[in-house]
Amino acid sequence: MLTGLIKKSVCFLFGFAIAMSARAQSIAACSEANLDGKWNVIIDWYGSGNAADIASNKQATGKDDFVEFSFDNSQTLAVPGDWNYQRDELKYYEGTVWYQRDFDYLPRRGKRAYLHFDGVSYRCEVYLNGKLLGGHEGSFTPFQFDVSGIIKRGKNLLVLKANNERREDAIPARKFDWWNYGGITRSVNLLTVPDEHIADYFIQLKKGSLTDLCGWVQLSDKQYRQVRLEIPEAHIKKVLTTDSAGRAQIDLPAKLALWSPEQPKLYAVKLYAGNDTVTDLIGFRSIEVKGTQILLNKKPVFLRGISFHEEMPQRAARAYSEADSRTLLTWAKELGCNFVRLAHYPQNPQTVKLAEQMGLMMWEEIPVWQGIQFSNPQILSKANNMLHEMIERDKNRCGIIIWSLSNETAPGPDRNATLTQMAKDARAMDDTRLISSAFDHFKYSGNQILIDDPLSESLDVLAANKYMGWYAKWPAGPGNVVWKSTFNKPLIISEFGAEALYGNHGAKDTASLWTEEYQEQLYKDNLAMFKNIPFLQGVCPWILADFRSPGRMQAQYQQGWNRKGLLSDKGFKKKAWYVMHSFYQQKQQENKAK
Ligand code: GCB
Repeated sequence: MLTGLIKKSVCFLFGFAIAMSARAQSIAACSEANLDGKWNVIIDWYGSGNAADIASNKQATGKDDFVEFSFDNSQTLAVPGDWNYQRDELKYYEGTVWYQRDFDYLPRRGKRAYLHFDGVSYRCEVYLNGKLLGGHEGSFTPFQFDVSGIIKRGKNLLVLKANNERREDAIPARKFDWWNYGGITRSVNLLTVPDEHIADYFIQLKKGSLTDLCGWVQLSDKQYRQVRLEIPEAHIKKVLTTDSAGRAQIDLPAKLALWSPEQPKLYAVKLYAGNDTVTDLIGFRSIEVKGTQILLNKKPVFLRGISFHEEMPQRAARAYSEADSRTLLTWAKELGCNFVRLAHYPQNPQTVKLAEQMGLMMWEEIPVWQGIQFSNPQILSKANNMLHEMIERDKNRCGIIIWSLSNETAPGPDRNATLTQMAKDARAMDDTRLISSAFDHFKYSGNQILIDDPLSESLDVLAANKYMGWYAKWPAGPGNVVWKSTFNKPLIISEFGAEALYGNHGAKDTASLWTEEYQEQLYKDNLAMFKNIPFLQGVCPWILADFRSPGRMQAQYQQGWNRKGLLSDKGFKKKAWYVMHSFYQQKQQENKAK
């Protein structure tokens, strides 16, 4: 009966961090109704819409009455989907759109109902039958509302106010290098569960073990009860007992085929408690760091990675369907990857599930991207909320091996304190995975590049975004650059690359010409440098495909696109693709030989 793990979130109202409801139990629930499809919309160009009227879809009541908005006969937008792609006039729109739809509901005794949103960009308020349910801030993580007391028999009126204005105190902040897609970009579902239900669960291999399961099952009601855990294919059947907080701990031996990129084995895991049943597909693997090595299932692994945005370049739109996820992930596999960096935010849940099924390890991060107001006390709670929502959503996805806290944030007391605290919080929620953060501040000395970011102490894996030959000049010939680290930890080059316009050929030594040859040479040079980094355990070029970014203003070559893709905006392979592809083939052979 399961559709996945759902978590009720701390919700924010427009910019100020008011928890509309305490962090509640998550629910593993059935979708009663999928609310995707055409929604009516009002585009609120000047932000002048009156919430009370719009949320109740107010109608004129007498001959001398009128209302100056209407969802009846209004325009429509498809959900899921960004508004920028669907209407020419909304291509660059940053403001408010009111969404509306009706749905029918038949109440049943002993059932609770939740409205669940996979992602709304960037902030929203949600109203059911004219009543404010709450708000949420952050485009890329799910949230939901318990609507059991508000939902009616028969027709229900659902209104959502979405706003995607960029602000200094948002995450990401006012400037970022991707398109500011707005709207209900991911699915919406009405979920139902028994009154007393399985609220949440976490089942993975214990840190460092190949044979011991760890985790817990949380019930909605806080009393001593029994929960049955079954993994039929592994002959596991275990009755667990919850404590006075409604939680049962899992700690048991198991003989399991381990998940790996070569054999991405997933097991049907079943939980039964009272009238509730949950089934999930879960894989089991161990991921650890030993000195400067990364160990997958106790064996050293080199991460052959690629980054991508949640965007379909050919459509110039947010990726939103399973077919979109499959296209992006199939490209990654074709390149020879065993690892993807989901840049720069938690991507669609179906991307994560599919990547796991396809044997791709994942780096998942929250959009703490440059320019964040770390001195603002609300930032820690907003970022932490996103971190919690990400980990809550994906903690059972074994394909995820790294939680990343941030990308390119400048060291300083506020930033260090915030991210150090977040690293602690992430570990407290999930100690089975590795923690990282992508750096771009390094010290140079002669031909040396030194990693000394103080945050490194709190991380398991160091990650460097280093654009040698593009934003950074070579301090020496590529083969003579020496990387030093003051930490005995593995390093991933989490970004490197250069821009090139597909089909634009010419000099390989002039960056300003945007040639494929320049990009190709830069890749060769960077690979030459990588050979001399003894603690390097993975690379992740920036980026799989060209992506839209209004800040890219070079009229001839960029035209609003970041051209660092190994693939063009139409999905055609640039020359650098082949350099990376053969590097990954060679790495794969080396890994096999070990
Ligand atoms: C970076 C950022 C990434 C940008 C990229 C670029 O360092 O992490 O978001 O898109 O550089 O192309 O400049």
